[in-house]
Amino acid sequence: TVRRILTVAAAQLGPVARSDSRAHVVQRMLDLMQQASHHGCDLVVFPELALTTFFPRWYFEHQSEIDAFFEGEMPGPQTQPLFDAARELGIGFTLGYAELAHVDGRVRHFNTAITVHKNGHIVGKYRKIHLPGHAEHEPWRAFQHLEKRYFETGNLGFNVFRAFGGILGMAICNDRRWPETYRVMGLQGVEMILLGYHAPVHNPPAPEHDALSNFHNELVMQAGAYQNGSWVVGVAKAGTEEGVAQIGNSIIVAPSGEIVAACSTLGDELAIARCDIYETLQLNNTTFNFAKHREPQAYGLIVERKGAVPPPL
Ligand code: CDT
Repeated sequence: TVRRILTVAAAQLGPVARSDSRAHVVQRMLDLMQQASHHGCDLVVFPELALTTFFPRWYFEHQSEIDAFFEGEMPGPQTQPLFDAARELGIGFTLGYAELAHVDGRVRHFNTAITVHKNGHIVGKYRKIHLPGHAEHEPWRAFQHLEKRYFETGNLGFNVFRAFGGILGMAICNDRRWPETYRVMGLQGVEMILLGYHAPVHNPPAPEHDALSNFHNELVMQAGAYQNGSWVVGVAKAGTEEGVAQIGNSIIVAPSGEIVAACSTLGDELAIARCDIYETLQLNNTTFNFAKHREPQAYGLIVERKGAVPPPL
């Protein structure tokens, strides 16, 4: 039995006010990296859009107001200390941020996550694919969720990468509710999925689910982990931010689907687990041996029939 232990910290962040500077937030993150380093962690996972308040809750008329929440370079002057700390402490990190990219002379906006290795180099990048919410101002809502207005759909797919002795992948918030997210990476042999989120307790169009927020959060990540034999590290930006309550419930889920570490507050907090990457193989060689037991040629028939009236039995 070859054990491959990756000690990982879900680095939950409490609320970030609109008036908080990047420097202030980065200092909180550096404190968490320092603590994680004392506990022997290899990797610290921060939430979605970690560097600022969750700005899609407001409708802004001017693009310059929106762009103020975006990073034009990574690392930039404000985020360089995180990269320096990675090198000095010998600890990697995953960071979610709003990315302003210049591609072929065009300015593009993405909700992005990167993973940085212990040497301070970026080893993985992901741009959020499932953007929730709406594109137009909807004043009837208590608060907006304008991700569909402020971001473009990610264009990097769900790619996996080798780092920290395993096959890693990333996803962001609403992605976690979709089985495709885990499956697309599962089919590429993913062993650990790093997933930051930012989930208001109240969803104005579906308030009947408010009381189920934590249940759904755990349900999707536990199912995604088990059905694909992968570790999942889910990390919240939690607590009441600018008057909007957000779930915490940051968890580390084993390939068995069991929660092995969890945050218990709604503030800055680490949940740490020693993750044995070998456990993914145990499941992937037995119950979820895809090569042996999946039947994609049979699913094809069902996909072709989608939308059509099924033939009589
Ligand atoms: N940030 C993010 O993706 N949040 C969504 C809220 C959905 S309700 C508009 C989530 O899936 O948690």
